[in-house]
Amino acid sequence: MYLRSRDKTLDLTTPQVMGILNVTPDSFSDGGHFANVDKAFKQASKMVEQGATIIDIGGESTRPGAADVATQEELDRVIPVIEKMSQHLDCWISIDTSKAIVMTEAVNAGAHIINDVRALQEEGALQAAVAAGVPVCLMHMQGAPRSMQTAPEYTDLLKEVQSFLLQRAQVCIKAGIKKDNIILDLGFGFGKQLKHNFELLSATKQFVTLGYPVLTGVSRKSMFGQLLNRDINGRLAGSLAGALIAIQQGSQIIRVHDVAETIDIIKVLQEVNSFN
Ligand code: 9MG
Repeated sequence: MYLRSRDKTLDLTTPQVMGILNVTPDSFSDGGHFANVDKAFKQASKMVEQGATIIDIGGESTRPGAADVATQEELDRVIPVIEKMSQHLDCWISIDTSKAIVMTEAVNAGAHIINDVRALQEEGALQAAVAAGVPVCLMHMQGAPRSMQTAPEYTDLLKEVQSFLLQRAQVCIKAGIKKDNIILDLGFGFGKQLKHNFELLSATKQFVTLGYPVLTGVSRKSMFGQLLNRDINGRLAGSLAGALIAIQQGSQIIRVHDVAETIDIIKVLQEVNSFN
């Protein structure tokens, strides 16, 4: 399985690491505009050196309860960083946004993937993604970031997540996005209780068999905080275990904060698999 965008091809027969680059005020906000672009660029360069093949850049927090960000503010945060990355770094750039204008501008600035936690359901998003002609990541979420963790309930979790993703994929295909350019994501932590997150993780293989690349994002998420009673700084072991489980079940792209450690577990797994 391959992803293709612009002049790039990404071989998904080996797991690919997507490094997370948040350019929200809580991540880079102390040194003024240019200093912040520079810091974000350095962070991206470090993740690429550590082995990330994709950098996912986001200017709007999607954490539970996070406030909305105005379009111009989001553009001001992400576009200068994307421009600098596309000039100086050899990696795939993914834009984490749900806004049509940000998608268009980000791809014009050099982004290769659109990562949308709202699965291209916002106004104009689907049309913007079709026009951009790059791969898209469609994520499942119950509710919206502001309220999604209030009381998420499912009658049949796996069936509901799967039918949502397949239905969104069909909408995208009908609108003109190639099947090969559609990535599915189970949406860990997005409108899910602890038990839902772990049931989904255990069922990763079922989603992989649908024939689309599967992206897994469990890095530092509250599912490990709750299970292991750890704050955000104590979730590395849980996140690596989650990544390993997803990879062993066939997930091709792993979205993480801790790139070097994730690359290590992939190397261990590849060494073991070389004997089979
Ligand atoms: C932006 N963002 C935060 N968590 C995410 C996840 O799990 N998947 C994707 N695709 N994006 C995410």
